[in-house]
Amino acid sequence: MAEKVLVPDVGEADNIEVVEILVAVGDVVVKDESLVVLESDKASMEIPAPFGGVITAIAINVGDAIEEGGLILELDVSVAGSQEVSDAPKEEQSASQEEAAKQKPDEEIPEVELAASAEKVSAEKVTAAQVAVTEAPRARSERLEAVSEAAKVHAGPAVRKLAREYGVQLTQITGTGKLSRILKEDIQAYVKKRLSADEQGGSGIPPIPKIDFAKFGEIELKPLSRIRKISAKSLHRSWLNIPHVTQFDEADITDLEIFRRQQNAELARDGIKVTPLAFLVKATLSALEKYPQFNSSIDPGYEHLVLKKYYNIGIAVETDDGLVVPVIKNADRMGVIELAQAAGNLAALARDKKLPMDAMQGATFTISSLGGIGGTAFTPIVNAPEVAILGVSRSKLLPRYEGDQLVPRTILPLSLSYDHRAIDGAEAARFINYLSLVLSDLRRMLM
Ligand code: CAO
Repeated sequence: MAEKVLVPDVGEADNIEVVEILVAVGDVVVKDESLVVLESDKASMEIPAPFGGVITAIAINVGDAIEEGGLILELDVSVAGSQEVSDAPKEEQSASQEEAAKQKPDEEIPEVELAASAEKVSAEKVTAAQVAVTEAPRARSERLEAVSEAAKVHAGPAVRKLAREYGVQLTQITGTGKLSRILKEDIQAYVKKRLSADEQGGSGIPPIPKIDFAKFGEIELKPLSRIRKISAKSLHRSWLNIPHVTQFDEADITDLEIFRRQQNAELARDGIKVTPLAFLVKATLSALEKYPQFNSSIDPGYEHLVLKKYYNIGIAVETDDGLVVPVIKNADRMGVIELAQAAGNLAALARDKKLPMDAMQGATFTISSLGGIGGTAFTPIVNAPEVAILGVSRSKLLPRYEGDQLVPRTILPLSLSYDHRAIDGAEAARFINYLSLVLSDLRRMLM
């Protein structure tokens, strides 16, 4: 026998909207169990089941506007036991429902066994189990699971509204109210806990334990500089947010080095010195023009890549206070000598702590060169919101085959880290391969 459940008298509320449907067709509900949550201009309210039964049809969808007297759903109240359940105390009903639902959903439970266990819980009151024995085991277990989930969450309309506003899943919260009812305070405590977890370790990552190192030997506390604290935060942020991949390659810079030394010999008269870095910037600019996705940022909403039509190259500079990254603005408009001078000036200003704030903003791609120090390769961290960074290690004279002959060549190791969300591995391989070709033969930049 089907009974209609209608929107009851909701006072003077206007613009009533369906914000949550708490049941599904086929669910067994007991009298007073919440069916839907409606929200008006003034309040939100849960509509309880006027009687127990099995839901046979739902007439509304989330987001629907609805009026007093409108049809919400239909209930079959002829199912054996449903009326009896409605008379049982609410606590007893949830307990028996939960107990019935504790059967593992995917277990093939023999019909007789299920009936027997249902009987054990409360022979005349366990509607869920009684309905279930007439169904196929799979459908039965799904239904029991759904009944169990619904029975677990007890919360009033105001609490549900608050949870929706914070985007909190009620099933994630343990209620501290009577019968584990979720209270407003439970939601506030949950949100606070999540926020502080993010601040401490980020994304729920467990923090490194604090240890009293003095227990093991003499120690000295060296305060961290402001720069180190700032760069630590941004490195950590990049490391946590960006799925990093590093692609390694090498460039034969034998000819470039011969040319650079010749040039330096001439430029020395004017007090100018060009290191490999200026050529690296120039070659990188050529690769960025050819592969524009490396000169981009990801839109935070993950809708598009922001391709930048300007080329500002950040240069990682080591200073006594830590790492800073001044930016050569509009580097594409400069020649190699101008780039060398710009990098030199910015590095000097950084080391003298005289960099203006805007000199460290607006980079579209960064180069980190450890070539003056050593090493064969490293994995630089992308300077977000950029999507790639080039690491440069120290060049070496190494034997390389030219035909059948081993010949000494100057080989420069390159390490390109990139944000895999923005750049595919194949693109990174092409970018660094092209960069390597350009560095091996600068004439390619003219092509
Ligand atoms: N291979 C071989 N020699 C190299 C080289 C390379 N890849 N790069 C530079 N050199 C040489 C230079 O030619 C110079 O040689 P001479 O003294 O004989 O002229 C010497 O090494 C020192 O160069 P430099 O380091 O002073 O100058 P640069 O233009 O190469 O670098 C700068 C400038 C600012 C990048 C550098 O001083 C610096 O601070 N590097 C550290 C960056 C850093 O800490 N990165 C790590 C960040 S974590 O990702």
